[in-house]
Amino acid sequence: MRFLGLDSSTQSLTALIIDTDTGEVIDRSIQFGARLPQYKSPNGFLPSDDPRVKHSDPLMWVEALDLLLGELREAGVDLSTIKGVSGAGQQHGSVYLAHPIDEAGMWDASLPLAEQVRPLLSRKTAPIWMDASTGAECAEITAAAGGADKMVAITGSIAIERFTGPQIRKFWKTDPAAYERTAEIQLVSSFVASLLTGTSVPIDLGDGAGMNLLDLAAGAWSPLLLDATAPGLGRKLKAAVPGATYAGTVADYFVKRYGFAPNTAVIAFTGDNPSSLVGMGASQPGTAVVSLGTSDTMFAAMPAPRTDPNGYGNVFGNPAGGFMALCCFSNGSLAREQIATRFHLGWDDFAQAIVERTQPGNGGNMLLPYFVPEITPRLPAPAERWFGTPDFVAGKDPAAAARAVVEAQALSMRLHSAFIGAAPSRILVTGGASKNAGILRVLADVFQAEIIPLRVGNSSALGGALRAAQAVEGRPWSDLFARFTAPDSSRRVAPDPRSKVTYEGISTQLQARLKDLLAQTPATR
Ligand code: ADP
Ligand code: XUL
Repeated sequence: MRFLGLDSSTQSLTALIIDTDTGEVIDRSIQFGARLPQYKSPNGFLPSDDPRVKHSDPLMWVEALDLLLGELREAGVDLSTIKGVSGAGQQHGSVYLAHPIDEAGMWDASLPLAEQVRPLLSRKTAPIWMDASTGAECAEITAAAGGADKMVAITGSIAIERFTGPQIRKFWKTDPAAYERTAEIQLVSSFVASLLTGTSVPIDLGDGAGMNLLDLAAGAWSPLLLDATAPGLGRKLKAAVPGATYAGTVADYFVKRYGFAPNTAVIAFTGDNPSSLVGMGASQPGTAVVSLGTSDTMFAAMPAPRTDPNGYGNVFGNPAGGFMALCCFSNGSLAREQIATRFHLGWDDFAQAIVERTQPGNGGNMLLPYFVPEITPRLPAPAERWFGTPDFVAGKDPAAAARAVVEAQALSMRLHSAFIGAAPSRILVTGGASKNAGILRVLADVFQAEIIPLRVGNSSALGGALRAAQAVEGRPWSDLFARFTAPDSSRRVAPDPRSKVTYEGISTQLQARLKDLLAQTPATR
């Protein structure tokens, strides 16, 4: 049987189709910046004068869905053979609707969907995970909830700028009339699922855990936090549901326009990271995953929620049951791109600079690469600091700059993910930058772990297809993982034991420099 997984991520929408009988995989993506330039979002979000504010136009995601399904059909993919659909969205981003979606029979299949969804929105833009502008709201929610420890005990995370609750509170404070007009608030994941079914689909527990609103132990919205966040919020959220929940069938619009079968099942969508956990075959505790997308994340399944004493890490729901821990770094691919662009390096040159032209430790050169506000560690404003040789500091050493950005990222990842558990000896990697041999080399040496790339490029979309297959066909996870998540052994990277001592020393140095940087950074709350 064939299943479709969708991933509505920061910079692109991906469709991935699996055939559970033949093992065949087809995938296709739409890059928002290149393909939908009318939304003026080259990296998936709108320009803003305040670097802390990051919003996207939700209609861009709707239009991308039309474009992608149209391309699949034109490429000869018979969508009537798809038995089930599930998927994922970038986490935390929120969409505000004046009416719940109940248009299944009303959307006109001869017209673009975006035009028909436009009147449903009560807020033109959607704050996304990169937004860091809600420091005041985090402090207010924390105080009303009874303190940071209480927040962690209920939700698995302290109140965090990018999480949906603080974003909702800011909307209520800045535009109370529009908040009042909002009948329903969706995450990106549940919004895309709602488009597909033409009905409002509930938020799943995995992604719902990234809102600062979910009581993890109860698996339900916390009345205390709903009240602490904004008035009447409980009425604007449907009850959260487990990951494998059947959400309905594909709306008439998609049946008529793209040839889906009318009874195609839609399974609740989840966050891109929880979905990746499944798509990497890592939903059992014991395997760490690094995802190198727009953000870099490091995550792992956990038998019971374990929280970060420093308050940077988060706990989300594991779609296969239980929980997962995650650390998110906003200066991921965008920071690497910043260096690549500034020094005129293509990705091949970037990899070569690391593997062939520089050594572990980078000759003492170090960069703190915070080109956008950082989530881990929390930096409310961009900051870049260059330490080392005069050429490096003057921006005249492209090879050292390439290694410096990646070494700092990998060392910070190791430092800040330590709370998740024992140091991993194997790390699975995914995301756009996992193609880069230079980045994999540094990760292997810094973590002193074997780095194993996944064969399929988009583990979030694959996770969606696998979750649909598991829910509809009832196949055991182990069968699905054996067939679809086998790693790409030819690209494994083994650590060089000689670099261990070097990185121990540099790690201490980085820690000290981060401490200085944080001390210079004005507190936001
Ligand atoms: P997201 O899912 O967040 O939209 P992706 O996982 O698709 O992101 O990754 C996109 C990023 O991957 C791009 O921003 C780009 O910087 C990076 N990327 C793509 N190819 C390479 C490469 N060969 N080396 C390093 N980075 C790459
Ligand atoms: C995770 C996070 C990002 C987004 C976008 O907490 O904010 O990883 O999910 O990928």
